[in-house]
Amino acid sequence: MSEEIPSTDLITLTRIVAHVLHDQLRLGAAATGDLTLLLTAIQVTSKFIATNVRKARLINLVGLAGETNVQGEEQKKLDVLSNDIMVNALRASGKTAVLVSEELEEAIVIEDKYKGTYCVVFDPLDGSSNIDAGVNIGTIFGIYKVRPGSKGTVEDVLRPGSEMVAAGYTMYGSSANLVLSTGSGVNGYTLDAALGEFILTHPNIKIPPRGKIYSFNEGNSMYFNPPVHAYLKSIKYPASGKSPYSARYIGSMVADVHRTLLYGGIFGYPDDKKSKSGKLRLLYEAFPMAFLTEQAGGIATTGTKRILDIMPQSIHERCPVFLGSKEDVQDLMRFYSEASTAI
Ligand code: P6P
Repeated sequence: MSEEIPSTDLITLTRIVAHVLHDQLRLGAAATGDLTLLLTAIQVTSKFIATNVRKARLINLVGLAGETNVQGEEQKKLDVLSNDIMVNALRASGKTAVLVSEELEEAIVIEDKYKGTYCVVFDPLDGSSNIDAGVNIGTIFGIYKVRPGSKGTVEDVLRPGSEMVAAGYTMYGSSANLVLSTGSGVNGYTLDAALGEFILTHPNIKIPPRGKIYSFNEGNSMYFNPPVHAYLKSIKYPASGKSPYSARYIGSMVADVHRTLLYGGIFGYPDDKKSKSGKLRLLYEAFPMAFLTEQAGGIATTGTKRILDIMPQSIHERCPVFLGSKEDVQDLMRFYSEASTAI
């Protein structure tokens, strides 16, 4: 078998991000390069977290940190480390004004000395309950530019997700995969640890218009509302001649969404009788994943409303999430529409 010939035209995230600046300048935008430098800082945090996730077992980073976070969840050592890495790197970049982390009760308003013009909302290590089992986990982030004339307050992140300028996630597993959109499509990168660079491996990700996979935690079925029950029944017991969908549920949003973007189908974490607003966080889970899903040609909805149109009232509020292939999510939405007209 011929020896693999290394590419001589490596396209790295650093290079693509620099092109974002070049394109902005070419289009005459008042580009300062700040977003480029911010994305570079985020890239560095992903490399650092990836390294620590990979060696977590070896340096005893798994297990509980003995503290609980604002959500009342037991914090894992990697949670604490990942949050600290991101807060410090984003502050040091000098490009941020406000930070919101799943791990911190209050938003951080950056001091004037380091203050920039972007706000980053993030879950530093989503899916952390899976850390000890070695299941894929990830960092999720969304970026707003401060409103014109604002010096950076919490109000700058209490805005619909449609006002984000960029969103992405990094999934830590057998390799580190960073998926990013700055509003002109979605690119996927894989970390070459030897080079220390994220290499473009999934250019212009487009979610298939319909898939064959559904991803729900059916352990909550007894709490599901009627439209969800009706939808699931329609794909598990399809009309004659059609094959039922396959069930895939990892319990780590980054991994479930990553598979959905690449293979198609539908991911759902609905509101139900137990969780009236669902479980997932609007600002730093639902918004970034909805941004990416729409940029990849899919749909992201609460069942009745486009997620990116929601106006947040608080930084840790939750919302129902259904996202994925256009036709699959439209099927789901029809059951909500029929339920509302049936009343
Ligand atoms: P459940 C992880 O804790 C998380 O926030 C998401 O990553 C994931 O999609 C969801 O919760 C899993 O929740 O209730 O199915 O364990």
